Order: sequence, then C-alpha cells, then structure tokens
Amino acid sequence: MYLCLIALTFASCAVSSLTPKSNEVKLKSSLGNIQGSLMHDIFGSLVHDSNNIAEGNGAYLREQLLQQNEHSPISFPFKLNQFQYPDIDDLTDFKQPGPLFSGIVTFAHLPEDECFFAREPMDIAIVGAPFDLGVSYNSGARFGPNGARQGSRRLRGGISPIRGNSRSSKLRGIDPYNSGLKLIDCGDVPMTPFDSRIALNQLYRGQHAIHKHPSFNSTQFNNTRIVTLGGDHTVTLMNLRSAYETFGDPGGLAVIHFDAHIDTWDPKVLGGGISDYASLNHGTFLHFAAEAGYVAKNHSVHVGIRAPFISGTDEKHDAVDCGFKTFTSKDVDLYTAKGIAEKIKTIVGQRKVYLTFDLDTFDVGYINSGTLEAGGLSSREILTILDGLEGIKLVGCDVVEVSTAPNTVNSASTELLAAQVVDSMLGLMTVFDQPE
Ligand SMILES: [Mn+2]
Repeated sequence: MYLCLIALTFASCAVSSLTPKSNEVKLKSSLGNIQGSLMHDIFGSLVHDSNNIAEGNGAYLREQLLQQNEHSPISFPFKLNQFQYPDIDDLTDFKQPGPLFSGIVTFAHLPEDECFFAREPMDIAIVGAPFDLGVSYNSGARFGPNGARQGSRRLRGGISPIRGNSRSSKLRGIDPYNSGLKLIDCGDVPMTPFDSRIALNQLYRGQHAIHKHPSFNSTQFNNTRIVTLGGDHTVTLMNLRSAYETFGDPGGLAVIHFDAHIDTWDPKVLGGGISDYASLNHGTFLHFAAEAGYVAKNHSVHVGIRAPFISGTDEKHDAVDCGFKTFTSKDVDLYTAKGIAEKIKTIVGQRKVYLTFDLDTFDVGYINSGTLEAGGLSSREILTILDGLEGIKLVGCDVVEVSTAPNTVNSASTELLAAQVVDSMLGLMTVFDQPE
C-alpha cells in the first residue's frame, strides 16, 4: 500500500511535469514537445535541436523556465540549474587541451612530425620499432609501440612528487615535457613482419635518418637523441648501432641493460644451430653488439638477471668476452635499489651511456613480455633505480619486449609500465641537458 502511494505520487508528478502550461512559450523540437519534462528541466536545450526552436535562444529559454511559477516538486530544483550551451557552430573549447583520453595517440600527447624525410631540428625523438620476429618464446611485441603510447595518455608534463630519489634531487624539479628541449613522436619505422633481415635493416635506416636531425635546444648534443619503443629485444642491435655511430666514443658506449636474461647467449646455441639467419635474435643481440664494438667492455652492466644459463660457458662468455658486470634481481634485496644505482654509476663512470630496458625486468605478476621469469623487481624498485642514475650521459634508450597483442593478460599494466619507464628515461635525458 505504501509502495502504491509512492508510485501514485511519482506518477502524478511525472504527469504534472509533462503537462504543458497555458502560459508557456510554444517550443518545438525534433524530439517533439518536451518542454516541461523532468529531462528538459535538467538538461535544457541540450536535448533540443536548436534549429527547430521557434523563438529565442538558450538564454531566452532559461528566462522562460525561471519565470514559471508553478513547479512540480521533483523538477523544480533542476530548473535553477539551467545554463546556456554554446552556439552549435562555436567550437572554441575544442582548441583547448582536451581530456587525457582524447585525441590521436602520440607518446604523452607529444607533437608528431615527419622525421624520416624532413630534417627539422629536435632534441629527443620517440620512435616505434614494431617487430617480434626474433622472439624465442612469446611473440606479441610488434604491438608494443602503440601499447606504450596508450599507456602514456596520463603523461603530459607537470612535476612528479616521486621523480628523483630525494627532495634535494635536481631530477625532482624536472618536467621533461616542458624543459625547453624539443620532443617529437616520429611514429613507427615501417618494419616488415615477413623477413627479419629486411625489417632490421629498415630499423637501422630509420634510426639513422632520425639521428641526422640537428638538435634544437640541446646544451650537450649536436644531433637528435632517440627513445625507441619496441619491439622484441633484437631491435636494440640496430638502435645501439646507430647511436654508437652518431655519439659513440672509440671504446664503445657504456650499456646499461635491464633484463631477466643476459642476452649475450652463444648464437651457435640459441638459433645458430638452425641457420646463420636464425642466430641473430632477442637472446643473442648483445653478443653481436659486443662483437661489433658498440659495447664498452667492463663498463657495461646487466640489472635484474634471474633466468638460468643455457650452457656452462655462458657466464664466462658474458663477463669476459662481452664485458658485462651483473646485478641479479636478488642483488636488489642485498644492496637496495638506491645502492644498485650507485654501483651502476660507478661502473659506467663518465662514459656516454645507452640504456636498454627489457620489460621482463618487472616481476611476472605485473606485465606480459617475451619470456616471463619469476622473482622480478617491483615497479617502485625499478623507478628508484632508474632515478638513481641521475647524472649519467644518456645518448639513447629503448624499452622492449612490450607484449601487448590483442586480448593479452596484463595488457593495461604492461602498457602503463612501459610508458612509465620511458617517462623516467626522459627525466634522465633531460636532467643533465637543461637549456638556460
Ligand atoms: Mn631481453
């Protein structure tokens, strides 16, 4: 009975609010006569086709509504909230920065430009390397570049309360997107998915084309530096090659390699047993990079290692032939994240640095990647280590093995963490290259 009373009361209200009043202005719309309805009281002319309103504009309509002195008890409060919408052809608010989830997706909403053909000056270029033909286990990193861009939508400048590891850190005051350096998203290198030899050569030429751009406002470099969005880890060989040819010292670049795997595996064992063509892949590229002289031996370092070795000679080959020091994932417990960063800085010294970050450095619980391993680092540990590298001379970076194929588990966090690593890289690239 009580419910019936409520229902009746509401029905009478609804009828009352739908019933036109004799003194009301006659308004017509494509939706019919809706003036006086609760929806109209709340949204006003939003639900009208203003071209069909016989008299007046939004302000006139509002005035008329406020002048009504017979209100239904439900709709009355909303009548006071009526406001005038912009003219249908007025799009001035579209020119202002939109919501972070709107717009065509570039990394951190950076401007995009034609980088492979034009020679416009710029300081830091973002470029994608959509490639996963070198993967030994779980493919999908060809979707990584745009995954990282999707994950970067909430990055658009501003000071972060956790950038830098102390309040006195110079990094704490850095906004890499508004530092005076010119950052551009160059889109992706068009890498064929059918032949890794052609694809990697395309990447090399794409990197070379971007590196040839003069810098715009840099205090340290004459050429554009690149942050590459991968792509499986094979792409780093081409990124590193072009960075070495552009910025390198005769002894090679100090390479800081975040990874669960050493990636200097013997090519004869990993892939090379099948064909020479197969010997270059995401587990052997650092062997080839060291062999080519791109890697500064004994001044390069792995961070986050935990995958088992394949053969008994791997550890010696990695340390002696390829020249890498190693910090395992458990070394982070032993030395702390800040302590690891200090040790890395001692190893690379004043040399120019290339930083390559395999997403599998993160623990398996956070991400999807080419070859997942248990016992990885937390996102906070990684951000602390990266920021602890403040002051290194970073000439190039990449984030790789960002496996965000359709329907991938952990896709959203994989995208977000890849973007966050790039954000940290941009902080490091910016902090020692501050235009006045
Ligand atoms: Mn790797």
